[in-house]
Amino acid sequence: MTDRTAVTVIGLGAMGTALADALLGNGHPTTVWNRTAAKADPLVAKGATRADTAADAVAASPVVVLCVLDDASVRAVLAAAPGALAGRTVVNLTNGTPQQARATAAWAADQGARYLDGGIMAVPPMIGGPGAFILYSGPREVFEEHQGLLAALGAATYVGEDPGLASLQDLALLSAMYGMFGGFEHALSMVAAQQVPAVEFAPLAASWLEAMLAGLPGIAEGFDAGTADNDESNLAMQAVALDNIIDASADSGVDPELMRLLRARMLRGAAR
Ligand code: FVH
Repeated sequence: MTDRTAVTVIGLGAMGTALADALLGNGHPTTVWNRTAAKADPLVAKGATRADTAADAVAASPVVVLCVLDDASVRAVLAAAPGALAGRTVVNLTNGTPQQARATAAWAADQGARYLDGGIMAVPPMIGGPGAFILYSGPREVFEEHQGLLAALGAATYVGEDPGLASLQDLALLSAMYGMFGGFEHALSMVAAQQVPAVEFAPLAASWLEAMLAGLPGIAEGFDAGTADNDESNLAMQAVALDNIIDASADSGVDPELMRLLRARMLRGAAR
């Protein structure tokens, strides 16, 4: 049976707009609210219902999806809807910490609401498409009840009852991404400083990083076993390569700050 549960989306920035769009596209009667009201106009033109206040938005649907800037914004929105939350399911897709997720889950329970926390692993154009996945944590039965609706946004991936688990793994995945992007930007600065165009270098970086991804399961196994070093590419050898990266960067006037940090981590690992 197709799920056509009515849903409210609160927060219509780049991501909230994409979420509401996907829900509308999947036939869910969708109510929208945003602090800056004009951001709702394009969705209303596509068939969404505009709520005049956050309280009206919460009251409009059994499922309320929140996607605002941060935890303080979540609290500000929910505090403006006193009494409206009882009996509803709140799905909070706002980026936050595990502690914030646990505190909001406890607060929602006090209001008589059911709560799922989520971590969106996609950028807005990916929402509703094959590459998007969203991590969820909270009561399994709540997740299973709304899995059909949540699937409209991206692959719905349940990671456990503890409401903090989705944001924990979201933040860990973002850490891996920021490390990669930071390294890539450093690499671009290095080649650009020696007149190699970034667009020429980027395909090489993509091939190299793709090949290195195959090593992630092995690194994780070593991590669990407490044996991070390996004979194929030992850490002391890699620390010397990092010395060269630092020297070459400095020679080109590129700040080697990030590489110094990585070298220090590498040396600590080798010493262990
Ligand atoms: N966009 C992305 O690539 C990432 C992908 C992964 C998930 N993140 C998280 O999604 C949350 C929202 O991100 P966003 O991209 O929609 O962000 P903005 O376009 O900057 O929109 C921010 C919305 O938050 C509203 N807002 C801010 N402060 C308050 C407040 N005190 N009370 C009520 N609403 C507030 C803001 O409203 P307005 O400025 O338009 O009035 C926007 O609707 C975020 O957690 C990402 O980490 C996105």
